[in-house]
Order: sequence, then C-alpha cells, then structure tokens
Amino acid sequence: DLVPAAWRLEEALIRAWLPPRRRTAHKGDCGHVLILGGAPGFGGAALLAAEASARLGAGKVSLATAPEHVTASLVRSPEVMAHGVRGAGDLGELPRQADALVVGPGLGQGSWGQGVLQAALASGRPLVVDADGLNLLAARFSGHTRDDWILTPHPGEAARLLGGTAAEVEADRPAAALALRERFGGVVVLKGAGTLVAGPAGLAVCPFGNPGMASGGMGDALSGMLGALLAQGVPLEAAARLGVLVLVHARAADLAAAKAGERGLLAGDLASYARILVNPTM
Ligand code: NPW
Ligand code: AMP
Ligand code: MG
Repeated sequence: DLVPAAWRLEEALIRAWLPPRRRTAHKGDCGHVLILGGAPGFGGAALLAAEASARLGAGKVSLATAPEHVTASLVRSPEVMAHGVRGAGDLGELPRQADALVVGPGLGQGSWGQGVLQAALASGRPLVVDADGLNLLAARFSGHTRDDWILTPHPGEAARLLGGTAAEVEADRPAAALALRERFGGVVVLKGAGTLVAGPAGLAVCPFGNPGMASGGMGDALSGMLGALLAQGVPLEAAARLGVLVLVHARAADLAAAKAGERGLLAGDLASYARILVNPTM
C-alpha cells in the first residue's frame, strides 16, 4: 500500500470532496474546464493538460490553443472541445462559460500568450496558473495578487516570480513557497521532489512521487488535474491538497512506476492511473 498511515485521515477528509456521482448526474453537473495554452510550437503541453482534466472527471473540457494544434487535439482526445484561437479576440465568451481555467501550459511569452493570459485574468473564474502563465506574471503582471488562483511554479519559475535564482529557492523551499503566497495570494504549489502546498491552512509537503516524474509535460498534466478538481467544485486549497498531496498526481506516478518502472514514465501515462484514484469506491 502506497499510503503512509499518517496520511489516511487527511485522505478520508479530502476524499469527501469527491463523493460518488449521483445516478442522475449529467455532464453539466460535473464542471467545465477551459485550458488556455499551446502557442505555436508548444501544443503538447496544452493537450496533456486537457487530457488530464478529462480523466479527472471534468464534465466538459475545452481547449483554447493555436489553430495548428486543433487537429492533433481532436485525434488524441476527441472528448476535448478544441478551439483554434488566432488571438485573444477569438476567445469570445469561452472563459466565462467555464467553471475553472488553466492558463499557461505551452502558452509562450509572446503577444499571443499575453493576450490569452489577460483574458483569463479578466474572466472572474478560479484559475490555475502554470508554466508560461507564471513567467508572464513575473515579467509583466508582477503586481497582480488574487485569492482565487492556484500558482504551480517549479523552482525555475518560482525564482522568476521572486526575483532570485532556482538555487536560492531550493536552499529554503518552505520560505520560498510562503514568500510566493505572501506576494501573489491564493494557493501556491512549489513543485519538485517533495512538492509544497502553501495556502491559508499553512504549509504541507507531498510524500509521494518519484524521479520518473523528471520528464517533460509532468507539470502540464498536474495543472489540468487541478483545474478539473476546481471545476468539480472542490475549493481552492482542498483542490491543491487533493491534487498534489494526497490522491492524484504524484500517487498516479507512483502507481505507474510500480507497474513498469520509473525511467521512461511519460506525463501522458498518469491520467489513467489518476482516474483510479479519484473514484473513491474503488
Ligand atoms: P536547470 O537549468 O534545468 O538546472 P523553464 P520549461 C529550472 C512547456 N513545455 N529544480 C531549470 O533548471 C511548458 O508548459 C512543453 C531546480 C531551468 O533553469 C512551458 O510553457 C512541453 N531547477 C514551456 O515549455 C513539455 C529547476 O527551471 C528552468 C527544476 C517552458 O517550460 C515540456 C527550466 O524551466 C514543457 O512542460 C527543479 N525541480 N525544474 C510539450 N510537450 O509541449 C526546473 N528548474 O525555462 O520554465 O522551461 O519548464 O520546460
Ligand atoms: P514541470 O517541471 O512543470 O514539468 O513539473 C514537474 C512535475 O513533476 C512536478 O509536479 C514535480 O513535482 C514532479 N517531479 C519532477 N521530478 C520529481 C522528483 N524527482 N520527485 C518527485 N516529483 C517530481
Ligand atoms: Mg511546467
């Protein structure tokens, strides 16, 4: 069993946020996530986030990405509604139609990404901000704070947000996580071995995960998972703890590694294992 005894209580508490579905549930009850990302050349990140959202039980998943990635998304995940967006003006009402937004995977830092990030910030919806969404926050929106977002930096992104180096972040990870929360508000997930979650309830460290996760796209999958939890009505900090600490992302990686080993673990492998973990009767 992969769950240390100390974590069982929290697991039981947090699982209460994802009870079995009502027999009469329909997709409109189960939350709509919008993934915003995938500038030209970076489509995979947004596709991985969208696929992970769908596997975590979001009723509907939309993807707003550069037009050149739409066909790939339809082939890989026909369940995802993929919209080709030439610029933020093409988004229309999409951001306000979603229950939660994930902005950043493969977003790039050019004018396309800037416009899309601005639309996400203006949507009034709870947000997961990852990857280039964080890089743009650091470079162009650094005064922005809010209570309704989860920020998911890796140490390099955390360093950009704090104005230091990744080595400084790694030297005192708890201090960095708390400083990020102090500066930007919301809930901060500082990734890396022993991911930290800093929120109103304090600081918690993830006991799961393995070096197989040191491969491209792992963080993008996490952001999609967190978005799916938010869209299903899990409150911000519980979503971060549920997604990071207790049930989903790193434990899915541990299950996948137990099955076939750490080396060669792919971000796209996680979603099917994460699915097992969000079905509490199993
Ligand atoms: P170094 O140099 O390795 O020691 P970037 P990115 C540091 C997209 N992707 N501990 C690292 O340090 C993303 O979504 C697309 C310590 C380096 O300085 C983004 O939009 C994929 N340091 C975009 O690419 C799959 C650490 O951070 C810097 C650290 C750029 O994102 C890949 C590197 O980070 C990717 O997700 C740690 N644990 N982790 C796709 N398939 O489409 C990182 N660093 O420059 O922000 O680049 O993370 O690749
Ligand atoms: P990113 O760098 O954005 O792709 O995110 C990488 C994801 O994989 C984060 O959730 C990290 O916490 C996780 N990860 C990467 N390497 C390890 C490791 N050695 N042990 C545990 N988790 C890891
Ligand atoms: Mg990343």
